[in-house]
Amino acid sequence: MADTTQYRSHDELRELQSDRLRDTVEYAFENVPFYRQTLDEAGIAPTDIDSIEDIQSLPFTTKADFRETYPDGLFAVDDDELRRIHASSGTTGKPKIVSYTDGDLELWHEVMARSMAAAGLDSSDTVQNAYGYGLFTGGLGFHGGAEELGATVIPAGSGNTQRQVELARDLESDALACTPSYALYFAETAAEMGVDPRELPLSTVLYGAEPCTEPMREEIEDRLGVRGYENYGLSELIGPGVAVECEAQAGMHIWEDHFYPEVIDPRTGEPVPEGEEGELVLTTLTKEALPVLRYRTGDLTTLTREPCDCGRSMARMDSVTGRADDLLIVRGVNLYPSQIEDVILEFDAVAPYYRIDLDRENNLDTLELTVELAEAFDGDLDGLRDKVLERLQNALSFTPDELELVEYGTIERTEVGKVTRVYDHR
Ligand code: DLL
Repeated sequence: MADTTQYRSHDELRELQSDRLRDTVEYAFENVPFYRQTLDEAGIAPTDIDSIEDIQSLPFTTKADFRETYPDGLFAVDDDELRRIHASSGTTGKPKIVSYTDGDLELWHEVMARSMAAAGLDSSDTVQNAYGYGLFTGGLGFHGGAEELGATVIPAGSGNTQRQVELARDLESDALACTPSYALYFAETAAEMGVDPRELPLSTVLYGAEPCTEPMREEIEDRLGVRGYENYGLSELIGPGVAVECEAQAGMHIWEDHFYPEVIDPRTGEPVPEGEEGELVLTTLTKEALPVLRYRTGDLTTLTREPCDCGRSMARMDSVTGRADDLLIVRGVNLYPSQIEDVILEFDAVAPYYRIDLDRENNLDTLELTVELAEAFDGDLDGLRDKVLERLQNALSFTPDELELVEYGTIERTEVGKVTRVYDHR
């Protein structure tokens, strides 16, 4: 059945969003004491909200608000209506507990099915789902979406990679759903098993849950002989299914009939002009168990409403450059790990594995960059080091205190969960 929502005109979409925002604000005000209080404090009554433009008058919701209302202070329904709980494990502090009604699960499956269809999948495809099942939203999110699409799903979960390679080969999986770091790990494991990853039946990788630069996508596509489509989402909003790339691979369409996006300057909270980078702020427009108003995701990106080749009218977001709290400030230079990744992966002599170690010596921050050499490398190591350093200096005005080029296979691989690339020892 054709889904026309994604192709609505700008005006039609605005109207739908305005209706849904009015309902959501009223619903949150009536059912969540936290929102009643923050709206009261901001001097806003639900009846003040007329159109989607009025969203800017609403107060933000933050990660701290989830923490302070742990576990269920932001829930809008009684236990009776809850059907599912997930949690996102923060690196520090309490996890954020998120919940779903029947209606929320239906919505989730719908936006995930839509996401997979946008990446070119249909009911004839077999999706091998290598996101972790459990409290993490990746596994069950992709699972529900694949079933809704009518595809065949292999609930492989994370880890067990040799087995996964065999499954992909023997069951002829068309698509692999996993983190970008796992896609590379999968390709490496296949090669070690004597299976050419490019000869596997896979044609699509649905990657997400952690940052991935364009050169990293190219590595994945090249090593596995696939096309890679990026997925973005977060537990607080629903899980995966907030935004996805279409076949044009030109930014991720945000399903903004359900999740309204804004981009703000993280320092001032003011909206930035379209096309400028800032912090993504999202508002749920149809959620029941956990409506969220103007959630500060911490993720940095840019938005565009320029028409896309695919014809979908929904706004697109760029890959996330980093989180506002990932910013590295090294001797006065501000940079994100993704910028370093972008530069080092320009070199064919380098493999897509690196780590950044931060330390402090004599009250000064130091940064050590460790980069793996490509498997086939047998060239001039000092010459390569000089070239990488020069390129980092030119592109980012930055030179690491130490640049270590290590043999292929030295840096620890991530088989389960999200990859860690920055180690802060300060
Ligand atoms: O990671 C949901 C998800 C699962 C998305 C599978 C895509 C695929 P959380 O564990 O709550 O949910 O983590 C959310 O992960 O705020 C971002 O910082 C990061 N993140 C998610 N997708 C991307 C992406 C899932 N495509 C947090 N690029 C978000 C960069 C991403 N970061």
